[in-house]
Amino acid sequence: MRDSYYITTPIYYVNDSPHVGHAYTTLACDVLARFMRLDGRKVKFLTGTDEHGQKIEKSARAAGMEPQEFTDKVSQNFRDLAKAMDFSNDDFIRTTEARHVRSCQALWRRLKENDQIYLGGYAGWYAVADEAFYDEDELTPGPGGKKIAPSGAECEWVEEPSYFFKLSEWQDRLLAYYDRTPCPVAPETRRNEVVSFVKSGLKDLSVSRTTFKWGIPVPDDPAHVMYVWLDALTNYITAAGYPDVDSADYRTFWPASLHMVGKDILRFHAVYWPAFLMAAGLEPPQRVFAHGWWTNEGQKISKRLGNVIDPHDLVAKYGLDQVRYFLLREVPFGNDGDFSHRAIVNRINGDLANGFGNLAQRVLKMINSSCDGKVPQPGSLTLEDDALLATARGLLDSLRKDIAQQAFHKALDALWQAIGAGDRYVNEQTPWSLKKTDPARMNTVLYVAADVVRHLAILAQPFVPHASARLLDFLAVPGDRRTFAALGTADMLRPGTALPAPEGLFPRYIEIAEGAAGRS
Ligand code: ME8
Repeated sequence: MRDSYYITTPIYYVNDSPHVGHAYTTLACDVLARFMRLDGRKVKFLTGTDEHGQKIEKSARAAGMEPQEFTDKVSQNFRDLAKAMDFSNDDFIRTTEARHVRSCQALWRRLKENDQIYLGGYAGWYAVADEAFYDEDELTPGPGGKKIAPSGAECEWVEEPSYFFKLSEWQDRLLAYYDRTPCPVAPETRRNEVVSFVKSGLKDLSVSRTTFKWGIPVPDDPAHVMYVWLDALTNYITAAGYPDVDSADYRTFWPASLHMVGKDILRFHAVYWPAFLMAAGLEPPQRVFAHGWWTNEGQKISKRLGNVIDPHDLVAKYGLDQVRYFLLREVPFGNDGDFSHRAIVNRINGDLANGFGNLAQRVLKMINSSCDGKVPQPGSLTLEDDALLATARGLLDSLRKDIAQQAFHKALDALWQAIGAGDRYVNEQTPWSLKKTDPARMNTVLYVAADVVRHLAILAQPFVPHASARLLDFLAVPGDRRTFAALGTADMLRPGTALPAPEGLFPRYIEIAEGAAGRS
């Protein structure tokens, strides 16, 4: 396994304000990036905005602004979201930056030199909302004789001179790529969709447009701007330093470990992008994961329906760690999910307040009141003590496996199984009655429980970073002993260490009245 880990989000279109769907994808990447950093890997985590193309040009015009001015403004909303969600991205790329224009033009030249691009003419259907070309047989009739793409986007007929990429030459090499181990396209069902799409035959792809100007000029033919998806996908190598393929950054981070995307844009990432890269003599990504789609109380999330969920509102209402936990726990990653107020409240109260928070609180409170606020001195360990410690010590390996598969729900389930085991242990050992009958044994029980809580807090950091940090503060764990390397026995809690007075970590969410709500 290589030591570096390069993870990317899609770069989001700046025609719209960020919503929970965008936050979801970036959150998943943030958890992976944090996990890998804590696990000692050298991480690069990239997000950014997709700022060229007809769709953005139209949105700018509708807003009465120049495209550059418009993209400056809306791109900032995505930076603000990253801040509000405490995303730990190392870079934020905008496709209007000079480094990206240089990279795209270099890639284009490379493709041209490799005889992968030729000039022709495009006559066919185009959906501006998707920035995608469609075949007639993919479309369905819509109102007023319109043609509708599978995504629901309206198509228009386009006829213009265009450069083409020789995608048709890449079928066999793409199929061989999908056979690599570990599998470069996940989940398995999505891989199968991609394989059958490629097996059905590939046509050359139009990669330039001439009917508008808002894009990266094609080298040596400025009447053309590059197709926005060629431009957008290239962001992933730009941020790794392309075209400086000998740079330390590029050599460390390319090929990307993982492109995280929604299922809507899998074809671009798993078919076109690896083909562009291989055609330019570059390595394709190690993995593309396409996650599912969120609906809101059963309905498609859309501006038209007025049910867009603003992540800032969610965080203000429920709390940041609560939102982060809910989004990754509620739905098996890869599946579609439905957002509902009831579901998030159940998770907050059941899993966070009554689960993790309660275990931490009861152990820390007892240490505070019965052990003079200091880590107690353990005596010899019983089978029960050893069994619980073994559960906690086994978590890292099991989380590593789940995280390598992007199975966040499984990783969280494993953590919560251990929380349940910790709770049962405390219930069975009854340290509150040992206080009178056998204080030495009470000390051992509280010591074991507290060290298990330490394990849980360290491992939960990628998911609920704020609550975990507070919990590690309550356990007086030094800042440099909070990585996964500190999970071994050498870093167990030091008896005698004074602990600060603990406070609640996850307040219960109380419904005040129908329609009104608050946190206790
Ligand atoms: O497609 N549920 O940008 P985009 C889950 N610029 N995820 C959702 C979602 C929902 N309801 N809605 C959006 C683009 N997403 C291109 C990408 S990459 C080189 C170029 C997430 O702003 C999901 O990750 O339309 C989806 O793939 C992405 O936002 C689409 O963002």
